[in-house]
Amino acid sequence: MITVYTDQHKLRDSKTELYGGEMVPPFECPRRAEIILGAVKSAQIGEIIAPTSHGMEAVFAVHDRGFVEFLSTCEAEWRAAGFKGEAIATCWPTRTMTAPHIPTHIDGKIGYYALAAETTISSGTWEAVLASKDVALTATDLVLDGARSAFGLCRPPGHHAAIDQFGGYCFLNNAAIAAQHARDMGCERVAILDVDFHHGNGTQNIFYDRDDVLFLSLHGDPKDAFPHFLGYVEETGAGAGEGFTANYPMPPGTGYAAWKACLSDALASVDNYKPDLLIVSLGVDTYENDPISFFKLGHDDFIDYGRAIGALDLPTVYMMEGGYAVDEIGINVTNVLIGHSNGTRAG
Ligand code: 7XA
Ligand code: ZN
Repeated sequence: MITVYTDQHKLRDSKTELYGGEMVPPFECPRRAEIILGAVKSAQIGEIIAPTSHGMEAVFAVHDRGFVEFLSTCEAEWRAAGFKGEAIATCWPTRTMTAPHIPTHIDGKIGYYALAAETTISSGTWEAVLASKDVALTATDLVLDGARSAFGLCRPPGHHAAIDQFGGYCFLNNAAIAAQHARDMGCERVAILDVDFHHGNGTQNIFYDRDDVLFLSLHGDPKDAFPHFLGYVEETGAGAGEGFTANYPMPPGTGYAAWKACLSDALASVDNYKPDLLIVSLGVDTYENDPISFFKLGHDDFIDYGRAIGALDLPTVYMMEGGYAVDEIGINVTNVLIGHSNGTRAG
């Protein structure tokens, strides 16, 4: 399986995350991708190639233009306002403040476009974000051009990024951009399977009323886990999209047997949908020692579920999302990719 990777991810190197009332070094850090890259090399997963530069067409097809413009200028506007730290939202259009205006001042504008406060925007973030979506699009092109599978080592991740909101360490939605690109390149149906510990609220938001992209997410119950306000079982799509979103929230302490039962159900739906392309939002924060999550998957479980996904025998692109047990992120990711190859008929 070919991996798409670029050093450009290192430009996303913020120094602060708001966590438990403190400013801490971010869990989502450059070392994550370095460890994954090292594991891909030592496990000999396959060739590693650089992304090619894609335009903004697929980005604008799923994201709001004002939002994209905001992301590209936020850091400069923050500095121009005289702020010394990294750009961070502290004020939102909440239930009781719904005036239909996007503030001009960056302090208000960032609140309008943020869905949470943990994620700062630092110098270099936008450049890394653009490179990450190019990684996703290049990996997708490989499969559209005939490869059976590819791995986009995206960083920063994307699945929390909604039509016009960033947060949860995500800015542009790599999986959604790739799915839209695949549709525009002639795929009739695309399925997105999100196995990250956190609900893929952004991906759900983008495709909620569509029947040409099936979205399934396995995640920590939002009553107990970020993003808290989406990802409940009754969310099944709207309008033409009714029945094309499926959520599998699971409680604290969920182990592999229960998780795999949900996966099997989701895979049956994917199989039934007969997509031309499967995109897997691959987060390994389901791992038992992940510092910010509460599932109990072990190393071998990642091989097992990779095999189950591979057994669908669909053209498949894996997009890197979360996972914060950094020393073990490499083995968990490569175990999924190895399992996938073992599961396919070709092996
Ligand atoms: O998949 N998403 C993540 O891994 C990031 C979740 C951010 C949680 C922040 C909670 N304080
Ligand atoms: Zn996650």
